[in-house]
Amino acid sequence: MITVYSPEHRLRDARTELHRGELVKPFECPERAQYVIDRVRSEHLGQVIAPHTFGRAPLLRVHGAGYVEFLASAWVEWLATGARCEAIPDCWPARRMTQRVPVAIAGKLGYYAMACETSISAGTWEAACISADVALTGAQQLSSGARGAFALCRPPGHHAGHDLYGGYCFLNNAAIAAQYLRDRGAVRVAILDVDYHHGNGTQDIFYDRGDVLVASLHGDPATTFPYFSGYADETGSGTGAGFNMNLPLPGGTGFGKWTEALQAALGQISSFGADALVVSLGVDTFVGDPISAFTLGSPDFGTYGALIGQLGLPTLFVMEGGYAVAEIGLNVVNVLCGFEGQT
Ligand code: OKP
Ligand code: ZN
Repeated sequence: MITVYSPEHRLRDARTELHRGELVKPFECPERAQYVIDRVRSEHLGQVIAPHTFGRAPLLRVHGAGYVEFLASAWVEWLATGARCEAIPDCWPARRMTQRVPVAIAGKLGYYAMACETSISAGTWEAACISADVALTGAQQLSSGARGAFALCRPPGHHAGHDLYGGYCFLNNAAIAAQYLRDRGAVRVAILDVDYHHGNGTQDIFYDRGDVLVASLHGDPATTFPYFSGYADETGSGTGAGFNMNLPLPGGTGFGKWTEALQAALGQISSFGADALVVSLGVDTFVGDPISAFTLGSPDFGTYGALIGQLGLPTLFVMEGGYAVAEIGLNVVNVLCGFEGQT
């Protein structure tokens, strides 16, 4: 399987994450992608290629123009206020307040943020664009007939909504890739999100659409980030009714119960009649993950990779979360090898 990778993911190297009331070194760090690419190479998964540049048009197919302009200029506008640290919002358009985009950058941060652990730093926008290019280059591989491809995206994307950033995400790489596949002729595309956290951004982008099925397995939002999205009764609206599937699971969930939920999602994807599959591949379901609460072991990742492979669909894997840095490469490459074992 081809891996798409750019060392320029390192442009995203924030110094701060708000965690339990403290500003700490971010869990979503450059070492993550380094461990994954090292393992891809040591296991000889296949060729590693650089991304092509796609520009803004494919971003604007799923994100708002005002939002994209905000991301592109946020760091410069933030510095112009005299700020000396990274950009963090401190005021939100909460219930019964005005939903209007402010002029000042401090207000715009609150308007566009869905969470505030994710600081905007120098290079963040550039890295986010390259990450989207990585996903798009992977999608291009499927369009030219590949059975599988791996987009080693960083920063991740599944929490980024139509006009929302947060949860370490800025541009929704999986959604951008799925839309690209639609625009290149796939009639129906399924997105399977196996990250520990609910992919609220992906759900948001496709919630009222019947051409992209979104299925997600994740920690119960009653107890788990992002808290305000991911319940089982969120099933889609309008022409999208019935095309969003959430499978929230309690803390402590192990591979047995997790696999039952995966089989339910795979069954739905199968009957949907997808032409292509995009997998939001987060490996923070691993037992050793520092911010998550499922208990999958490293061999389990290979097992479920094989189950995904049994769908027989052209499949793009898009890197999302996973914060047990020393094991992230092992767990990711286990999924990809499991998938390939079934071809
Ligand atoms: C991103 B992905 C800890 C706050 C945790 C953010 C979690 C983002 C996970 N300081 N909130 O889905 O792996
Ligand atoms: Zn996650």
